[in-house]
Amino acid sequence: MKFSVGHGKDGAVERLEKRGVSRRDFMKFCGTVAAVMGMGPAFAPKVAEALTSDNRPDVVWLHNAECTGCSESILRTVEPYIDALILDYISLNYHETLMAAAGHAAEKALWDTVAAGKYVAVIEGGVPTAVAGIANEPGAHGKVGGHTMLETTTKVVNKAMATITYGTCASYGGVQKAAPNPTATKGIDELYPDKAIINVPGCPPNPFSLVGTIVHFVTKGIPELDNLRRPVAFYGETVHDNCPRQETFNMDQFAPSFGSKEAREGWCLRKLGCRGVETFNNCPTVKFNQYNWPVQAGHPCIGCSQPGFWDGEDWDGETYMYADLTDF
Ligand code: FSX
Ligand code: SF4
Ligand code: F3S
Repeated sequence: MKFSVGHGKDGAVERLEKRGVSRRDFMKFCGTVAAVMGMGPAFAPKVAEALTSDNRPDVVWLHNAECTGCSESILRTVEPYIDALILDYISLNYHETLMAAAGHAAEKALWDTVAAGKYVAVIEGGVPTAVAGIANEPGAHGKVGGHTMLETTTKVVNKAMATITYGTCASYGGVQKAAPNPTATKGIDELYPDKAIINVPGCPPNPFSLVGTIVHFVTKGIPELDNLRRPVAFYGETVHDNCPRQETFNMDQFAPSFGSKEAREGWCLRKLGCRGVETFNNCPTVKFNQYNWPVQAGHPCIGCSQPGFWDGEDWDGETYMYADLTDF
C-alpha cells in the first residue's frame, strides 16, 4: 500500500514527534481509531493517511451555547495527544476558543474559508433563536464578533461539505434547551433538516467518535447513520448492551444506594437512575481516555447522548417519553 505519511521536512509524523508523539504511538492510535470504527487493523494505515494527507479538508469549528466541555474532552485527553492530532492536523482554520488569531484576523479566517467552500463544519453548542434585544433581533441571546450565532451558523452550515455536530447541545439543543427554554435554543439537527449533518452527541462525546467520523468522511464519505443521524459505528448499541454490570441486571441485583457495598461490588445502577438501557453510545467499550466511564466509576448513565436527556426524557425513535425506572 502506498503510505507516505511523515515524509518530507514538514511531515505530520515529524511534527508530532516534536510534540513527544512517536511514530509508533501514532500508528497505535490509528489502530485504535480503526478498531473504534469497527474496522480491522488493516485499516490503520488508511486512518494515518486520512489524518495527515495534504488534501484533508479545511475545518471551521464554531462554539454556540454550551459549556465547552466538548473541546475540553479533547484537550484533556492523555496519550497519544489526541488534541494535537485533531486540532493541528485537520487543517483547523477557525476555532473560537483555541485559535491564536483574534478580532478581524479571526473573522477573516472564518469568512475566507466559508467563501472557498471546501470545508467541514464542526459545531459545538445549541443555537439560541428567540427574538430579543433592543433591535428585536432573532437569536440575540448569543453573539460572537457582532453576529448572532444563528446568523453565523446558518451561513457556515449552508456552505459546508458536511457538518459534524460535536456534543448533544449542537446535535439536539442540550442543557440550554431545558424547559422552559427562554432563549428558544435549538440543535443543528432541528434547524437544518435538509443539510448533510452527522451528529456526534454526548455531554461530552468521546473524542474517538469525532476522529472516527472525520476519518470516515475523508476516506469513504458520510457514514451510515441511525434515525437520529448518529454514526451507527459509534451509536449502534446501547450502553446497557456492553455494560459490565449487565449480569447483575439480569439477576435482579440492583444497588440500593450510591457508594453502597453492592454498588462497589458492581451491582446494577438501574434503580439509582441509570438510563443505559435507552441510551446509544460506545462508552463501555471505548471509555474516556481509554480508562474509565460513568457506570464503571459508580455513576448511572444519565443518557447524555440522547435528545431530551436534560429534561429527563427518553427518545424512543419517534417520540419523547418519560422512563419509568420501576417498570422494566
Ligand atoms: Fe454541551 Fe459541549 Fe455538554 Fe458541554 O460543546 S454537550 S454542555 S459537555 O460543552 O456542548
Ligand atoms: Fe444497564 Fe445501567 Fe445496569 Fe449497566 S448499570 S446493566 S447500563 S441499567
Ligand atoms: Fe453519557 Fe451515559 Fe456514556 S451519561 S458518557 S452516554 S455512560
